Amino acid sequence: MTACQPMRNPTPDEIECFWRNGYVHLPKMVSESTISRLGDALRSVFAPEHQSKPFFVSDQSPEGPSAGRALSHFNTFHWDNTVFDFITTGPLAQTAAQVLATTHLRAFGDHAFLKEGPGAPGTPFHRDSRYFPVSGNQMAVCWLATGPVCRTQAPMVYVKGTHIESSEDLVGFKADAAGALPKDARVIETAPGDLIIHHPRLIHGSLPYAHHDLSGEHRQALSVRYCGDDIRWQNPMNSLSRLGARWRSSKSRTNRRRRSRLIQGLSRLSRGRDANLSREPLETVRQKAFRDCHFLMKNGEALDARECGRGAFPLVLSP
Ligand SMILES: O=C(O)CCC(=O)C(=O)O
Repeated sequence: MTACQPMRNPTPDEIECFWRNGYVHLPKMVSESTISRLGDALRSVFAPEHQSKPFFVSDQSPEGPSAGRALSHFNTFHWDNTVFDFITTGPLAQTAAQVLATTHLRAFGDHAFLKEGPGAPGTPFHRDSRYFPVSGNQMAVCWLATGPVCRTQAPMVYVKGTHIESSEDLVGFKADAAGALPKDARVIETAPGDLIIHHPRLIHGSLPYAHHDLSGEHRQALSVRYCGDDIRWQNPMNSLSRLGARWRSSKSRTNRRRRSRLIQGLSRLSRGRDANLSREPLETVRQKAFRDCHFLMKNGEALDARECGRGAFPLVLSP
């Protein structure tokens, strides 16, 4: 995918709306040809041969396997070059940087979603920030679908203002296509080319896919995460990061070597749990850099403080 610009700039009102409500719907941002190439890329990402990759998830409808599935793939830009190009040279970065008012912008990751309806479950309400090992405010989650998304095609739902609240009451809520939604929840229907940007602390999810047409259309979308100037590494302590902290502070060379071998072994082990290593033996440079961040980066560091951070979170825009 070659470098391309968005179709327009976000207006000051739209930017203000992002910070006030925690999300903004930006109609007509991405060209038809770019959307069509992204559609092809996502069809390839969800092809059966890629379903053994790490972080692939398939959720069945409660009514059984024939009643639709919700599939998702986390960080496909680690291994799919078309998605990588879309994120790093495509039209979203400029819009995200304008909304965040940041001078530097780094790609943080992506999450691809496929609702194979009818009957495919919606995405339960959650805050993305709970899963991101970073802190700060200048982060944008850009969501776009490759086809039209009306009320019955698993549209996104955002709960206005929850990016500045701490209550977790709505986290885990599963919206049902016909049922009532919580107060302040807004369903956003989109046309191809529309973009929605939300703040990582905003509570959001999607409705189930309940569309009964015979065209075989599914709802396919990509969520792209960008980080601005004030974002810092902030990983809750786990056994790997504790070991990494000891490795960094160790003075003895033997201890450092021993711990380094242990860390490599542990991370191979943890990777083996997510991925079928016999079918998926190779790790890409970006996957390795992302894994290294989890034991080399110190909390409070900027994302470019170490080589692994620069590899895992590529710089997309700078002055
Ligand atoms: O597409 C969906 O159903 C969920 C998307 C989402 O949760 C996100 O973009 O963070």
